[in-house]
Amino acid sequence: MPRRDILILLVLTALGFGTMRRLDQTGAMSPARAAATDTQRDERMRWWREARFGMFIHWGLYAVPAGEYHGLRSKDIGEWIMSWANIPRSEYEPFARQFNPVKFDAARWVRIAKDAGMKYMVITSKHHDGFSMFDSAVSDYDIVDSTPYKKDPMRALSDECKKQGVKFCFYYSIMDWHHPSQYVKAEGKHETAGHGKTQMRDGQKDTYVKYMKAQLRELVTKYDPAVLWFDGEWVDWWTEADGKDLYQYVRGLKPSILINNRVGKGRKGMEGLNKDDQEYAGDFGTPEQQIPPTGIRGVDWESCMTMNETWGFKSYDNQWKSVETLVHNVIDTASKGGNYLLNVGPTAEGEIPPPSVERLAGIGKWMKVNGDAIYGTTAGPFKTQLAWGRATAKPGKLYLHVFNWPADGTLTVPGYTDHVTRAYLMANPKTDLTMKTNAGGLLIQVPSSAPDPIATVIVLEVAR
Ligand code: FHN
Repeated sequence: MPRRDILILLVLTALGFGTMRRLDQTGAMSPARAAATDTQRDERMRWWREARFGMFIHWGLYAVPAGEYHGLRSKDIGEWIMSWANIPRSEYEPFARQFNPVKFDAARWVRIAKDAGMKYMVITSKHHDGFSMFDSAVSDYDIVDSTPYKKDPMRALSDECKKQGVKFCFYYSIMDWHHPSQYVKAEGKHETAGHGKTQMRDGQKDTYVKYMKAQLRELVTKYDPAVLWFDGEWVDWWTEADGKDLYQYVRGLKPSILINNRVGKGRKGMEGLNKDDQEYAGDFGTPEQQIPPTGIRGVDWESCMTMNETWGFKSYDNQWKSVETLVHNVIDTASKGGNYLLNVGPTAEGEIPPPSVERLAGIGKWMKVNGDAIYGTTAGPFKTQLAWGRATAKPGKLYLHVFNWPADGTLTVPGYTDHVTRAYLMANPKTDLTMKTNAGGLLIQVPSSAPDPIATVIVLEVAR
């Protein structure tokens, strides 16, 4: 093999190109290198797999109109107002002059996330509207140059996350309704408004990719994010080869960074997991507004979800999910071996809406008692859905999350035959619960009423 190929191979492996086929003479991956690369990958993914629960933040100029434009409202998501209200760039840009988040308090935001039990936060550095919520040297359409605020909230958040031990991460949109390289060609739509898909002007793609890379270098080198969460990759002018190239570029900037599968063309729509016709770039799958029906062995995935029906702030969207639903989603996701990324949409004044803060506090109350039954766990061993709840596992421990408490005081764990040495309530580890087995499985005597109406965790210590 000529020297240059060996060099490329070493670079690719050193950069641990997720899911990419790695070369040797026969084109197959040598077992040694596969193992080395998988170990690197496991090392990279470790904190993320243990974290299980994070905060998504959609914050940008779209918080100014807050879902209303010239009296026009919509059921559609707030951050897409430039599209559903057909707002041309020249009419959208002035929102920057009204964006002045004087109530923004980075310490408070990170505290709210941390107290909810969230281990990382992913914030929109640039959404589809193309506005940079960070201080970018390659664009004046950013928070420092175009708003009366003139400060960089991403700096403050990155520093505060470090201080409070929460992983700081960025969302970045590939589709860009503001960049001159792109335009809209659609019936009844202004050429510079937002839209589901943009077109790329002839000969402009390289310019735009260079622009993105310049911004990504700023984001990675100035703010040290742990994850790059790409989006907007569905445009026709973006290819899997582009995705692999961008994946390589970002990993070259920070070898330990994690990159979602929306860097390339792998995901199957909102289901979010990769198609299996080839190897696609990306370290984890991204189901959206849904939790997969069953766990997916050996696949890293993260479900992202809104707390109401919009990602970006809308003043009139009060379709808030209950604390019970949200806690059940955290448990359901972990019980299937995935992460849960729960969204907030702050206002243009810089505040997380009170209904979100209340619900996060409610989740935090549950996580404070039961967090160990979520963090660092893997999917439960049950092939079929448990009627009364979910299960998560750790070596030597099984956590039963009971949503529907048995009226007769006996909880049946169907078909469970592992040797259980102890059973007790997570909230009362000193008191053993009596148990016995029969053909139906394991039967546990539990208190007459559920200690926690949202979800009560019973811990089984299992002989190994
Ligand atoms: O269009 C975006 C949407 O605004 C939001 O950012 C979600 C979050 O995952 N992603 C896209 C829709 O798939």
